[in-house]
Amino acid sequence: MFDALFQSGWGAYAMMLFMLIPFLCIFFYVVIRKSIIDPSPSTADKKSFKKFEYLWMGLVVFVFVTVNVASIQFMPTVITANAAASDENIFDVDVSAVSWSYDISEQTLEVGRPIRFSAKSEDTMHSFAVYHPDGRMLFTMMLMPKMDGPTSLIYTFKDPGTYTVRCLEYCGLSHHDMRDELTLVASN
Ligand SMILES: [Cu+2]
Repeated sequence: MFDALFQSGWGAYAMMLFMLIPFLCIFFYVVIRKSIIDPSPSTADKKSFKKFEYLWMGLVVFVFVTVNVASIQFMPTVITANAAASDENIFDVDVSAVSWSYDISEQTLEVGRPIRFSAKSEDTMHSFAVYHPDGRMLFTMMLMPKMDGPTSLIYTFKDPGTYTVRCLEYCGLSHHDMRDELTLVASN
């Protein structure tokens, strides 16, 4: 339903307005109140604000910690560490990036099996970003040249289909053409 909005960019604009308007309303309310309606200095009890400040800081810390703790298991590095520690059968894929293409040791992969992508760059800064067929980015790895070993990440695909690989680090003239594909098939 909202596809047209978000494909044209109007959705992002509407979202920005939606988030800014409440702040603008409060801002102008305070400015008008304190400069036109009642410009005299505040007589409010400062102590009562202290309590509210502590409460507010407590809430901010609580939300920050909760969001981080709840989302940590979805971080690619944590998923990789957990997969490496388990005794699941990991399938290894070697990736080599060079301006402006990839050399991927195996491009037809199985759904449901952890895959360890070990990637390196042969010349300059590149990245290895994998996109779901529906357009969502699943993960990206930054590939720096002249590293001792490859950068590794373990990922388990859930859906069969054609996944797109893209470079997300600007690497020169044909950076936009630096893409490849992975085909995910259902496991036997
Ligand atoms: Cu690039």
